[in-house]
Amino acid sequence: MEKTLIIIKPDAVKNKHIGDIIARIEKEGFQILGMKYKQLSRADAEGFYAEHKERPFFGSLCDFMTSGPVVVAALKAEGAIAKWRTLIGATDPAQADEGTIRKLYAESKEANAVHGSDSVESAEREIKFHFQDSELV
Ligand code: 3AN
Repeated sequence: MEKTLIIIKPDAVKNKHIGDIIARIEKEGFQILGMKYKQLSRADAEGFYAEHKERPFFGSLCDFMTSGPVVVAALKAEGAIAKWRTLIGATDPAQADEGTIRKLYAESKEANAVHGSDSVESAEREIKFHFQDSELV
């Protein structure tokens, strides 16, 4: 069993897709280990996306991620990381496959509805970033 950290981003929250995305999480058989609705601070966004610090879109990405509340969740499933990334589709919703979460709900490459960890190491770091052990079932 593998764990992953997912975020329902400010665009999807603003567009009232929290329920749709959580329904999909349940339907696809993920176990929810922890879930929070929160407003990220600037420091949260910069820390979370530290690996993208040198990218030209870093400032704009942090602006976007702090533009409204998000839902963060730790999920568990067989091959959870790849399973979630297949379900969400490509970073750019224009390139995302039909039926994927980004194709259905994302606005743009930046406002792309959801996040998903990209490796076991990232998942571990990202889950620790948002949850204390006592907050995970
Ligand atoms: P993914 O979320 O698909 O793993 P990453 O890790 O390459 O994509 O990028 C992290 C986040 O940065 C994306 N979810 C997206 O919000 C933003 N992003 C990535 N590429 C761009 C870009 N070219 N322009 C604006 N924002 C971007």
